[in-house]
Amino acid sequence: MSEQQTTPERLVVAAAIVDDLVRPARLLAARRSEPPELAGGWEFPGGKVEPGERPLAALHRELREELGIAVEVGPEVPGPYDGRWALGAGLSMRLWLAVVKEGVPAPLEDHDELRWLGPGEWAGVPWLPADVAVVEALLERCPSA
Ligand code: 9L3
Ligand code: MG
Repeated sequence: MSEQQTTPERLVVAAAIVDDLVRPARLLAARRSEPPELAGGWEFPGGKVEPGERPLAALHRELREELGIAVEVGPEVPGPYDGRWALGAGLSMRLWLAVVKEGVPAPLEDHDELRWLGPGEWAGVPWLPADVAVVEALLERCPSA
C-alpha cells in the first residue's frame, strides 16, 4: 500500500476593501497587533474559515468582528495556486474586492491601526510577506491605484 497521507490546507478568506469596485482609488490596510510574530505587519483583513462554514459567510463574519463593518463583496482576486494565495504553514487564502456598506472600519480585534491608502500609496506600508503578491496583482488590475 502506498497511500499518502496529506493534510488539507486550511482556508483563510480576506478582503481588499476599496472605495469603489469599478475604479478603486483607495485601499484599506490593517496593521496586525497579534500574534507577536506578525505584529506590525499590514494585511488584508480576514481570517480562518471555520469547519462547515462557507467562505463568503466567513468573510462577512471576520469583517464584522475585526472591523465592525458590513460589506458588499465584489469580484474575487484569484491567486496563482488553484485560485488561492499561498500563506505557508498549512494555510492558503482566497481574497475578494469589497466596499463598505455599513459602519466605519475600526480596529476592533487583532489590529491596532487602519489606514486608507490613496493612489500611489498602495505598496507604501510594510505588508505581511504573504500579502505582497496580492498588492502587486491589485496594482496591475486597478489602473486608478
Ligand atoms: N494571514 C495573512 N494575510 C492575511 C490574513 C487575513 C491572514 N491577509 C495569515 C496570518 C495568520 C493566518 O493567515 O497566520 C490566519 O489569519 P487570522 O485568522 O489570524 O487573521
Ligand atoms: Mg484575522
